[in-house]
Amino acid sequence: MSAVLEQIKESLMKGKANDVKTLVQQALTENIGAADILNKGLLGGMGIIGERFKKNEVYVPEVLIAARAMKAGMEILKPALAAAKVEPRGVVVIGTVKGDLHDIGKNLVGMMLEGGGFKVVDAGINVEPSKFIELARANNASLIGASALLTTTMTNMKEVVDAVKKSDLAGKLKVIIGGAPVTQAFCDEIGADGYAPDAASAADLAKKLA
Ligand code: B1M
Repeated sequence: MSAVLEQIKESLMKGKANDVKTLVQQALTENIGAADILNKGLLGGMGIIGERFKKNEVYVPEVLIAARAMKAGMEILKPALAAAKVEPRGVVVIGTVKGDLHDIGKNLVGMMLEGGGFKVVDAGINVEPSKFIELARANNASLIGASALLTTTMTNMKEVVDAVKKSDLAGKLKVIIGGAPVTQAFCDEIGADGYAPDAASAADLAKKLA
């Protein structure tokens, strides 16, 4: 792999946003393809951070600064990606379910999904099932990612799953769920398409399902 792509990966993992910007610009000047800069440089670094996060080798702050560096690099790379017609892996609508205002974990999931090459539409907090579906339809999404942090609101995830199943998007739109009280057993019980215990696993799951 070219030296500059290796440097992008390393700088992203260290969260050095300004260096990432400069290096992405340098890679473009060296005529390295936008898809390679994205996949081997930026996503390469974010993928490693995700794996380390899953193993508890790095924690939330490191993921946040790596995601910030990823965003900085993307700002420079976006026009080149558009020109090269590099499409995102898919669109995911994420949100915290009705009645629930916790958004730190949901935001982290959004960052890891972006780091995994997805376009993320953030529905915010306290999201009604109909809002998830409306945004999924408007953005041609293939996945909904629902987060809940309360035992009293995780039950609202079933409403999201049921609303998708009753809609015209049934079969095309999948629902993945997560959050501290959520388990695989709960996912099976409500018939969601997948459960992930943490943000990096959510991005892996989305790649499998999208
Ligand atoms: Co709240 N709160 N809170 N709170 N709060 C908890 C969740 C609680 C466990 C604290 C406690 O009692 N020990 C408890 C829930 C108990 C329960 O139901 N079992 C609780 C409570 C009770 C409440 C209130 C009811 C308190 C009150 O008012 N009496 C109230 C509810 C408000 C509401 O939502 N309607 C409330 C309010 C708040 C604050 C507003 C003060 C604040 C939220 C700020 C914000 O989010 N902007 C807050 C906070 C910060 C917490 C704790 C301390 C931290 C949550 C957090 O951000 N963790 C929390 C206690 C704790 O967890 N130690 C607590 C860090 C975050 C990175 O982790 O969100 O778990 P987490 O996300 C992880 C994974 O779960 C997973 O990936 C993330 C990272 O890897 N994940 C997904 C998350 N979403 C996913 C989606 C996926 C896949 C994976 O796929 C789509």
